[in-house]
Amino acid sequence: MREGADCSGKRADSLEDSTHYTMARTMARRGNMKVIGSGETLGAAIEGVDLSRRLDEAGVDAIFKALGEYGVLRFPRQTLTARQLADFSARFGDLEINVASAYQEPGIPEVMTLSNIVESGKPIGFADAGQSWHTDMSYSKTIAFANVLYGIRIPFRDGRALGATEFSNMQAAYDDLPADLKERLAGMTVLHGFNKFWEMMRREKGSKRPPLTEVQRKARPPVSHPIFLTHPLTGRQVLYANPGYSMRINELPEPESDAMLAFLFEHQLQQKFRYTHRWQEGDLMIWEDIGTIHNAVADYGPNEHRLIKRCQVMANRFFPAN
Ligand SMILES: O=C(O)CCC(=O)C(=O)O
Ligand SMILES: [Fe+2]
Repeated sequence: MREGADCSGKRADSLEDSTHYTMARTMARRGNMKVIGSGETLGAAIEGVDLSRRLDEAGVDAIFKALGEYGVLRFPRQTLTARQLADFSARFGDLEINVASAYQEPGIPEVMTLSNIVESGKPIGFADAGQSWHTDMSYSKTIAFANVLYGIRIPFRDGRALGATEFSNMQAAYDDLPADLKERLAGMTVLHGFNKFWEMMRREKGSKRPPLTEVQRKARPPVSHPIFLTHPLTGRQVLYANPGYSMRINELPEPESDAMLAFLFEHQLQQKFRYTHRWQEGDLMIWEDIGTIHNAVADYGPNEHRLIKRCQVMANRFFPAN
């Protein structure tokens, strides 16, 4: 392994890897932290840091830097309270408090529970969150910067972890677009809507979530963002569209917009941009939401229990609400 990352998300030039947007396998020391790149298009593990303790500024900087380089970070073998999870997450930006949502940690509403566990007939968490490709909060004026998820119980079957989180690299997806398309779409905007994902889950995935009420829908009207964003950590261009929430390219007539979005959704999910995180109990995951999209894999049953605590870091320090 080499010191330092190279060509994050760029096409590897070696013959054997010419169709994949992979990085070299890397290992770098940043203070006490050892950053071990996955050798795939996204992903690194960070060893040597106890996240239950307050990080110094250099530690926070090192994590921002690694997020820019690898997009998706795993800190194995952590033991955190909900308070410690919120305190760590808050080092990266303002935390979202999801006013409408249930399953918040008592006294710490920034921490939400994702789980299929039912206790005394009551679900303890949001059971089917994120089970289709999306990026968080693209439907919001203030978009998301990062997600912080702490894996407490992970389902296993025959020794294999279930309930993976999959990612796709939107810096690489932008780079790989044909030049004329980049030019044509530059300056256009995409309309994103919360209800699109919600209704798809009810219609296509058998979700038991009730339809949003009129009041809930009015509280989250669709919003527009540029189709390409400049990534705040890397300065590179990003394809900022996702199958979960993106509804319309505002500057195109509807049939053309539908066809273009269908093309972009297929383009952005190509295997060469993909990375899968297979959970271990005690993993703290942080991923940045601007240059990646993600999908929670629903391959476990109701008696195969998954329990995750989660914080959402907003991107208002980089992109004020537009
Ligand atoms: O549970 C997961 O693996 C991810 C869920 C998700 O989409 C999220 O937390 O934003
Ligand atoms: Fe999500």
